[in-house]
Amino acid sequence: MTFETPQIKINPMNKILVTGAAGQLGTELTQKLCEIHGPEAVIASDINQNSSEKFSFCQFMMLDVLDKDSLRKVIANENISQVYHLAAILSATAEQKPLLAWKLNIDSLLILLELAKELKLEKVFWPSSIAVFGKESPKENTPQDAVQTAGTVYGISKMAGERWCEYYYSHHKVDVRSLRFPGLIGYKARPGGGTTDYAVDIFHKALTGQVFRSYLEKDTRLPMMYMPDAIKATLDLMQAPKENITVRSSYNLTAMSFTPEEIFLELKKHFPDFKIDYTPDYRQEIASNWPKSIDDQQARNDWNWHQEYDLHTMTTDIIKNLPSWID
Ligand code: AKB
Repeated sequence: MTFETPQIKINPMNKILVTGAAGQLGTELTQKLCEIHGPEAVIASDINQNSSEKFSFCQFMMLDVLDKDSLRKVIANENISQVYHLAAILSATAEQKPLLAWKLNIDSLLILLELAKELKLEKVFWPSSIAVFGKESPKENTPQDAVQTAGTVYGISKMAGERWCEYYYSHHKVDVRSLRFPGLIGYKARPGGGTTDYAVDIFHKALTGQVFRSYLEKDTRLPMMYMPDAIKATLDLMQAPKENITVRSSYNLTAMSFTPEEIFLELKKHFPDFKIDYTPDYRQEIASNWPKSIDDQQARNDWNWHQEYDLHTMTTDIIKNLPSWID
């Protein structure tokens, strides 16, 4: 399946910086940004030097997003006009390392928003998450403005981050744009530390003939999205005219919702011997307090968001492509 990628190129004098580029979203987003704007216009950065191997197609630099002076130098010296700030610790890992997660997720955002104000960045993208919602939030078709009672460190950091984004937009005119991502499923990079990551691992187990041990109960329904749709949503939002962006905290976004049992049964159509067992752990409680489905009408109205993939088409596409990525 294909989607139309917006083609407005960045000014040739400027560059785009991606932080946390070696992560699940960053790996694919950086590739797409290079296709659109040209490899010379994109700098991939990550804290891990080993990640440089992934980015032979564009400039890579090691960058600690908590080091404000280094970040300022890169933005100024490289004429960066747009930053996709993806460096973060996800929900499951954040519960193990709460203070580090808070520091990385919030301090780095504040550093970047301050630099965006000081150096007059044209645009900033920052991902939020369905994790902003909690026990007291409605579970079905969770509305854009539903009460947010995040019960995880990650969710609290995303809630606070959303408030900061709105604050820097309204007080300092920083053009920061954000999406509340559901679980993201891709095959080009393994995710790390998320609660929804089971939906990536299950493909690896099915394709390598192993039993899948699910850490969530069979009927735990969560909102999800295939990576090409997440990339499309990010680029569509960033290319949308400023006046169309009516939400400056973060947009609700979704593509599908399913349970571990439903994705297992979808995979079983392709791998009849595939087996699953259920051994829920601490991630069950995180997932139980998240929405089951999301109302993303605002994104659809404001910048014409629509997804391409559902569970069936995503599964077929991953099964076709994943074997060539398994090492
Ligand atoms: C996680 O599971 O932590 C992330 C998310 C839903 O933001 N994938």
